[in-house]
Amino acid sequence: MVPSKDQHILIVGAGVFGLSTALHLVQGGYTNITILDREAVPSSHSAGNDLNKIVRAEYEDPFYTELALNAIQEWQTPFWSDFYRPTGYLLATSINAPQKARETIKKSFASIKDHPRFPAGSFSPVDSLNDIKKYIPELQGKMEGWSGYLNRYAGYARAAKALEYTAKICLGLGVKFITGEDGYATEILFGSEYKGKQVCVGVKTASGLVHTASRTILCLGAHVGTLLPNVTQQVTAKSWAVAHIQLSPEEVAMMEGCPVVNCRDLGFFFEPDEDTGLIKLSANGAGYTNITSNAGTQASVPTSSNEGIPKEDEELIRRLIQEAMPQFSRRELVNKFICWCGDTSDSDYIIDYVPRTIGLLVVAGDSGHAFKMLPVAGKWVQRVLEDGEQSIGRWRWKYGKEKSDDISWRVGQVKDIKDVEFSSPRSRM
Ligand code: FSA
Repeated sequence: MVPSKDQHILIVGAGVFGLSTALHLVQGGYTNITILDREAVPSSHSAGNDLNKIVRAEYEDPFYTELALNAIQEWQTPFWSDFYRPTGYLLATSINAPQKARETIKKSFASIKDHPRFPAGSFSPVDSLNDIKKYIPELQGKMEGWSGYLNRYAGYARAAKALEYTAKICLGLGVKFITGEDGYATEILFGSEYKGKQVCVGVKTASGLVHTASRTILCLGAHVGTLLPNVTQQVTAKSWAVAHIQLSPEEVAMMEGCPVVNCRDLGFFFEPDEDTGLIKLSANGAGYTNITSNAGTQASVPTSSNEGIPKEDEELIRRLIQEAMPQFSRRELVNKFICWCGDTSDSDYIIDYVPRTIGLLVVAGDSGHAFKMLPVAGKWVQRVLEDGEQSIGRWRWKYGKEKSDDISWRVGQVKDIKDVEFSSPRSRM
């Protein structure tokens, strides 16, 4: 049944999916929306709470290419453009990259190279140092054996700032935000059964408050399994290392306009942030789980502290700096943390009503490629909310699917975070 526009809609989680959902619903005429989160936006528990995130439309899977192109169109509109930087995107492999990394670049390029929605002249193959110097003079490294392409119809989003802005707009349009213990949902509440299904009536929070609603939408990113344990059959919390280097104003001027550089077998970085002069870097890999006992089963859920990064990732980031920007190779890495995502085996999101329940939806499985969809994702959620079901097969709740950690577009092996050494002292779970 289509919910009437004045029914109470509860959104649990004020990250990318939660805020986008609130925005689309409030713009779509819903008048009674509450968002809960344990922290104010941008929450340190949200993967989107980051200096910047890649915005690109090449995917191994053309389904997402179309969605990302819709998102890029939105990022360029006056509503979003303050938070979008169309710097372009270099996707490459380094000299010793595994074949898998080379293959994923070929597949990604195939999804966009003749695509009619890309402006003419968007792409340039990059197969030599000469090519890199010609297209990206900001890079001073030798980048020996780097090969890939430059996509000019891409860039990055100023992530945390975009979240703050979305929250501000939602607030202005009447969305209610409840944060802290009163907004920290710890239990899903079910009332009576109807036709063999449990009717969700809302959530209870850490402070003991009860929030009731006619629809409850869980948008908890990597944390979703802590509230909805059976979703961990499909969503695995995995983390990736993030670090920054500080540039002086002169150095910022030299690096300004540099495309996002993503070396599939090392890591990626962005132009320096215009306010802080920080370059954000991240290591590419298969991700780290935190397998732990969760509601009676063994599942990966985020650690309680995000601080510090694995030593092996710090080495990858150092190699990336050495190869691409050797002038900064001795620079200290600052603000190091691990970023938790909710991974599915096929990298498909899950946007669906939770089976055998009524009134409960889950929006999860970001799979580390959802931030760019901030301007459009809420529209997909609104459709499911109103249709009463998910018509897109790949975004349905999937039963009994064999879980796999071998994600086609990532290199390396998944490890558990408890088994790796950290580069600097770090408080443990
Ligand atoms: O959509 C994107 O290009 C984001 S990829 C960034 C990343 O760190 C991945 O490289 C990583 O594999 C994981 O998915 C988290 O996000």
